[in-house]
Amino acid sequence: MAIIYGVPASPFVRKVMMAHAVKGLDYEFELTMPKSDDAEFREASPLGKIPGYRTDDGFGFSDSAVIVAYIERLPSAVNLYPADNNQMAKALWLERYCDTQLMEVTAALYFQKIIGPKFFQMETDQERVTELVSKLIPAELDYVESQATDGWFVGGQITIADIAIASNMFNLMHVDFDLTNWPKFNAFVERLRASDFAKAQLEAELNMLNQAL
Ligand SMILES: N[C@@H](CCC(=O)N[C@@H](CS)C(=O)NCC(=O)O)C(=O)O
Repeated sequence: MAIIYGVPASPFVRKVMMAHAVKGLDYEFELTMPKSDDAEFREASPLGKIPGYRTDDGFGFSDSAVIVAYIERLPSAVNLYPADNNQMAKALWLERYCDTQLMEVTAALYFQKIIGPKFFQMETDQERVTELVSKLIPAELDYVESQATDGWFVGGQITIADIAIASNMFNLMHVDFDLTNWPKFNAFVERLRASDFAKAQLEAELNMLNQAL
């Protein structure tokens, strides 16, 4: 069976976990911290970043976008990449935007409020939190809101764009970020929270975070 190396509360690991769940693909989870020197993990992820991945037939590699591109080629009833070329480009653009620009600010807040204090005995930097909450995150959410629809983000079906956005949504959910100023995105988040794959992901993350208390 395929192996995902990482921790469930990592935004990039959760993207890969949710992509497997939505596509109905099984995997084993190998709890692995970033920079772990475990030889099997490092063979899959030379930079020590999580997620690392090992396929059914033992081939190792890393990077969440690469892993999702790989599993898209496995048999599944659900395709995360749209068939239409323009929609495909839009879904990939949103994935890239989410993994970089949006992730930078949502993960920073999640780190300040949850991961730093719980895992690294760091104190929350309140000035940084204020900057993120009052300025940096709202600026990105304005863009997300402009792209949101009454359904999925691209082409009327779930795509990698929704999964990448969901990964950021978890960062915000864990810190109780108020989304009422972004009504379309807020409604998307509420719909997503009710889905089986998001519920399963939340449970995995809360288990991990509670164990760290
Ligand atoms: N582009 C990579 C980013 C992975 C990444 O940065 N993961 C973080 C944890 S959320 C990590 O392993 N950081 C450790 C490091 O950068 O050394 C992906 O999409 O998988």
